[in-house]
Order: sequence, then C-alpha cells, then structure tokens
Amino acid sequence: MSIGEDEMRIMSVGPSGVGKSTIGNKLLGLKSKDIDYFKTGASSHSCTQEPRTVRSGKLTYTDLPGIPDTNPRNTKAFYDLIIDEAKKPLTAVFFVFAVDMRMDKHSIDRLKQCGLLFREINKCSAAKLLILNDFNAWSNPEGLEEDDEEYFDEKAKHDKARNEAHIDFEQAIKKIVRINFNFTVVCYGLNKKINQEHNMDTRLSFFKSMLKTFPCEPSPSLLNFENLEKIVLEAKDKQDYEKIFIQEQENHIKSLEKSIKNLKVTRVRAIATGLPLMVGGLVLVPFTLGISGYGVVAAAFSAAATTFICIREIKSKELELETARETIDKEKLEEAVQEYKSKCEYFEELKNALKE
Ligand SMILES: Nc1nc2c(ncn2[C@@H]2O[C@H](COP(=O)(O)OP(=O)(O)OP(=O)(O)O)[C@@H](O)[C@H]2O)c(=O)[nH]1
Ligand SMILES: [Mg+2]
Repeated sequence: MSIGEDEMRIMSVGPSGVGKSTIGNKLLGLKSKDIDYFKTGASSHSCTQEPRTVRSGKLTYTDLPGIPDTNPRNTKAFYDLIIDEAKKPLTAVFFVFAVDMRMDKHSIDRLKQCGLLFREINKCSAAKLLILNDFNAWSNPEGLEEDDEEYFDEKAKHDKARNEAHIDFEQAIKKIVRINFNFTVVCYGLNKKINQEHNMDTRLSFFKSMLKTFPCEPSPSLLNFENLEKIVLEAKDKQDYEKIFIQEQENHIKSLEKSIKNLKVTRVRAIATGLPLMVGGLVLVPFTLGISGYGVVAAAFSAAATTFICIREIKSKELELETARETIDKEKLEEAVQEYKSKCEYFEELKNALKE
C-alpha cells in the first residue's frame, strides 16, 4: 500500500483496561450485538488476549492486547505481536492511557521495561497520537441540572482541576515512553450527554477525518524481541552502548532518508499528473465532456491533495531526521547513549523476569 490511497489503518498500544477496544468499537461504529464488536471488560485480567483486525469501509482497526501485561511472559509475546502489526502499512498508532492510572514505582518500572519496544514504535512511519482517556471527567455526581444555579460553577471548577491533571499526566507519560507524539487527544470519558465537545465519539471523529490526509506506509525495518535481545546482549558483552546506539541510529536515519526520497518522487509524480489534468478539465468541462470532464477535475484535485500531503509529510520527516541526527552529534550523544543504556537495562530486567 502506498501514499495517496485513501485507506486508513490504525492500531492501539497501551496498558490493559485503558479503553483500546472501546476506542476500536467507537472508530468503526460497532455495537455490542455486532459480530465484529471488540470485547471490552472491566476485570483485573487483560480482556484482549489476541490481536484482531476489523475493517469497515476504508478504515481498518487492529485491537491489541495491553502492554505491559501483569504477566511478563505475556509482555514478551505481546511485544512481537505489536511489532508485527507496526511493520504493516499504518496510518496512525494510538498510545492510549487512562488518566489517573496508578503511577507507582512498580507500574512505572513495568512501562520502562517496554522502553525498547516504544523506541521501535517511535521509528514507525505512522502518525503517533497520545490518547488520554479520562474516565473521571465531569460525571455530575450531584445530579445537578443545567438550570441549577451551581451547575456551571461546579462544572468549571471540575474541568479546571481535570485540565491540570491532564497536563501533569501528559508530561509524566511523555517522560517515561519517550515518543515524539504528533498530537495529544484528551477524551472526556464515554458520557455523551454531559461532555458533548470532549466525549470520545466527538474527539475520535475529528481525528478520524484529519488522519484521512495521512499516508499509510509500512515500516519493515522495526526490530522484534529476538532482534533486540541480540543487540542488547552484544552491547552488554562489549560494554559499548555508544557504538551500538550509533549503529542503530544510523539505520534509522537511513530509513528516514529513504522515505523522504520516496515522498519526493510521489510529489513530483502528483504535480506531473495534476497540472495537465487541471488545465484539461477546466477547458473541457464547460464544453463537451460534461460529467466525464468533472471526473478529470476531481482527479486533478486528488493529485493536488496528494501534493499537499507529500509536502507536509516531507517537512515532518525532515524534522524527525534532524532530531535523529542531533542525537549522534557530539553534544547530545552522551545523554542519548545513557538513555539508550537504561532502556537496554530495563529490557534485561524484563528478560530476567521471564525466567522466574
Ligand atoms: N467510564 C468510562 N469507562 C470506560 C472508558 N473507556 C473504556 N471504559 C471501560 O473500561 C473497561 C476497559 O475498556 P477496554 O476497552 O476493554 O480496555 P482495553 O484497553 O481494551 O483493555 P485490554 O483488552 O485488557 O488491554 C470497559 O469496561 C470499558 O467499558 C471511559 O472513557 N469512561
Ligand atoms: Mg482490549
């Protein structure tokens, strides 16, 4: 699948019970009676155990198990399930977290054990969205009515406190997962009635229409658990995290350069098809061609849209490339290597937990 086709493929990554399956159902408009409905659950055990992909129209959603899982064995298996999916053509990866998630040392360490996985997904060419699902958004506990005097005051007070909580939570998550998110989306729970503008349906439909303009591209070079295991072992044996980090980063830089090159070819092609079509369509429509003339104009507009998307994508990829290059610059290298080393050590921790 290549740029320009209006297919949209989305997958979600995040801990268990944060609403990944619920988001899939909302995005695809699935109801609990539908065969394809993603099972959702509120128990302490992970609900989704296997990846499942459902397509509706031009949108495909892959529902994945939660990561990190309470059982490290599952975390290892789920690592590869996620990488396998992330290698396929993708428009966006949703990183879902529930605001007010328990963030004690144990939970943070378990998230950090997935650091190398997140690092791989960060390399994925899809757009990355941080979804903060706020289960505790204004739920009107007092049962106030809109015409009650206190209603708006109470709601404003509550919203202000939640806003502050969202900002703190967003910063905490970004510090742990280290992903360059393209957007942060806050969903105010599922309650349709009270939080019209922020509820999950409204938020998701906005981003769904925006993501239509994003390319759907594969990321074949992402590393799975076994690949990472080898690299981590080598770095540990040789005690040379810097060399391995630079090698790794250079591979990433090469793949970014390749994808920028491909985008530039697509842009040139789109301009080459768009211009003659536009001119031809504008000349022909008023005269003889009628409906088919409009077809030519539509094709010209689609070529213009592709050009526009390409230009924006090239800019964002060039920025990413610049950041990737900076990390192997002398000034930033030491800090980047330290961070990489710490990710490798957390990965080792996960591996050791598998043996217990
Ligand atoms: N109140 C409230 N409940 C929610 C919200 N989002 C999801 N839930 C509920 O939370 C529970 C877990 O949601 P799921 O969609 O199954 O979560 P998941 O991330 O797929 O979980 P795993 O499959 O275990 O990884 C379900 O009972 C959902 O109905 C929300 O925004 N507000
Ligand atoms: Mg699920």
